Amino acid sequence: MEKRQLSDLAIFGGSPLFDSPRHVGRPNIGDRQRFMDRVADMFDRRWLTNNGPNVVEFEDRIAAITGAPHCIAVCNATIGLELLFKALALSGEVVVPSFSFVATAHALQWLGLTPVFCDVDIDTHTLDPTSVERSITANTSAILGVHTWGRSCKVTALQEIADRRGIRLIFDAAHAFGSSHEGQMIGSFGDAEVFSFHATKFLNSFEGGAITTRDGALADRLRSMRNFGFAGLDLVTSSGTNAKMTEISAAMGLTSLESMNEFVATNRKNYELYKVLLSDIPGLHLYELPHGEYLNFQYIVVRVDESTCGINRDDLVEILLSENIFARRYFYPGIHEMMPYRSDNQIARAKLPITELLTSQLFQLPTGTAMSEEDIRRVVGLLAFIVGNGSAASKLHAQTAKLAS
Ligand code: T4K
Repeated sequence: MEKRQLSDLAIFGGSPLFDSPRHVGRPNIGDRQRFMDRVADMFDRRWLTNNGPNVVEFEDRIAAITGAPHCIAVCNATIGLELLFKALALSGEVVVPSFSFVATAHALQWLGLTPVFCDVDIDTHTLDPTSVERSITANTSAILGVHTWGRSCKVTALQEIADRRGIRLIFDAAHAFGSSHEGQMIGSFGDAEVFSFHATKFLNSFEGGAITTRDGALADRLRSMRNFGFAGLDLVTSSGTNAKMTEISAAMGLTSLESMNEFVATNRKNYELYKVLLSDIPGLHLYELPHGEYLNFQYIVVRVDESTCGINRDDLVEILLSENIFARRYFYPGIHEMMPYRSDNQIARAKLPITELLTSQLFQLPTGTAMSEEDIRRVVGLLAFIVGNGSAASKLHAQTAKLAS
């Protein structure tokens, strides 16, 4: 239903704009027949997991795309991060942004490491090297950067700090497959990088991830530790876990790779359309991506300036939800506000002003192959209507919420 007055909004009793949800993170599905053929071959071979031919081919393809000499596919990025911390024998503290998905810190905490949260840069939303420098202590064993929204960290500055302080530099590249830093594909920076191929990523293997590195000895350790520490048929040479990617996941990954250019082109087209349409709405600012880099455009990130819009991010997102637009608040709250990390809350907050700002103002809109141009025009049309009536919508929302409670 198109909106003419505030009472037309679903939250105030009108019908939702969409009759089915429009999600952030709706999976892109490639050529179904190619996937089915791969599954049939897999059944014929009766080889379902443990370094099967699909996994080996998937690893080769990722290594070729990223330019990293070694790729180790894993069951998901969270386990991939844990495996990497173990293989690097990290200890004590690891400097990490609070502005990330909780998995980044959980992977550290799960292994008994202490995440030390530092702030991000206002423009890139990635680690601020000055804050990193301040967070390093005698107990720090590594810096863990996150290439947020598929945009690279300030890799050179971080590498310089890591080298000077004699610590490791690794990257959570969960968002960044297919992106580059100064023209070089993400995947071979630092000691190693970890990608995610979760269903919600623009390129998916249902669940899945991959660790890429230039370090051959590290790659050998990771391969063995991924498979319980086996180094031969009956030979276990280290501790290990089960982090293996299955053949059916790799079949999906391979099929997705065949459509990767198409997915990126669709994301880019959607981003450009959102950019043009949102530029007419005062107070809503689309996250600016850098020029001259490869990017996957998989997140549409918008910042709400309440003083201009007259409505805050949370009320806006609630109104969108009721219209069947499942906008997300990545990342909210900051990890330093979540359990089990929030004990030193006051101290953490004071250290993280940009994180505090971003976690209260950002939201993400649906994109990917499941969104049509018409869908995007309707989403932005609705945003223009809400912001155009921002303070009135906000007041009415507060009254309605009060009545309901
Ligand atoms: N580091 C960073 C920086 C990350 O962002 C992530 C994951 C990781 C590490 C860890 O990677 P993995 O271990 O997952 O490989 C989602 C994803 O689950 C998570 O992978 C992702 N980042 C994070 C940013 O977003 P949720 O809790 O919002 O996911 P979920 O399952 O609720 O899905 C989000 C939306 O997507 C839903 O509202 C509906 C839609 N959806 C989801 C699935 C699974 C579909 O339409 N179809 C589907 O099959 O965390």
